[in-house]
Amino acid sequence: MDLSTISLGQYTFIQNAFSFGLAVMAAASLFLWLSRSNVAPAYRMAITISGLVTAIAAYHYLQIMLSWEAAFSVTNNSISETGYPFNQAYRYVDWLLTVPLLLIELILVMRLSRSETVSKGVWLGGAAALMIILGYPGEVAEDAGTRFTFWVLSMIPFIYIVYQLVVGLKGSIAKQPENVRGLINGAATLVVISWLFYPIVFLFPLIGFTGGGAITAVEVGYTIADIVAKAVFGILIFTIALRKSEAEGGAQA
Ligand SMILES: *C/C=C(C)/C=C/C=C(C)/C=C/C1=C(C)CCCC1(C)C
Repeated sequence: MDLSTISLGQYTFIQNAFSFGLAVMAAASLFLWLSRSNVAPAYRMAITISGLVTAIAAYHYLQIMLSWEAAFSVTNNSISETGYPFNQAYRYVDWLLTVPLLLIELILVMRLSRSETVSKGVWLGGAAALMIILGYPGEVAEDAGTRFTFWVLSMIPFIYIVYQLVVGLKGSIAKQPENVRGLINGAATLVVISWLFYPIVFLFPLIGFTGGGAITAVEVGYTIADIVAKAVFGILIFTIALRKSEAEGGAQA
């Protein structure tokens, strides 16, 4: 990533996007944790984990924002690099922790049998962790060949996850109560669509995007995708849990 091509306007815009991401993630955590007792005990673990995901993201957005600030200095309306590297590892550590948890949220809110919950959690969570681990060497590589190789490797678990969400969960979704079937389908679709964004953004430097505009597109793009995949998704999980609790006899059931 060549930070020397960033303009003052782009620097400020990206800084604001990180700050917005931090605010949304922190607010979502508070909301989810404070509203947890409104759902039946069987669904509280799903809500706890939803809030944990946004809390982990809030912490990392704070670190990303501080790292971004430290990489530049602004004097008399002109921007220069300080020499401190902008640390990309924060995003990947965040994803490594949160991506498996997001899939576990979805599995928990479906309230499948114990053995199905464990096997789906292990397979989907494991594939998600593998996908992030395989992506990182490509993200920090200097040459296009290495970047592309790790993109291909990381796409294997990614495609497995998409297949499981679109095809593998069909049977379990069909067994869900009617009042939430549409919402659970919506949550699975939201995961597929918001997650598709990441491997596409990852390819930007390989398909001709360069300079400050590309860095802005990648950083702001990842931030918007994170907000949808974590905070919006978390609220959707909460709504599903609430509807199921009501149908099953209220928060005490
Ligand atoms: C909250 C963060 C989320 C939901 C992050 C999701 C990230 C991905 C789906 C990343 C996928 C990647 C590939 C499929 C190939 C290239 C490398 C990655 C890691 C960007």
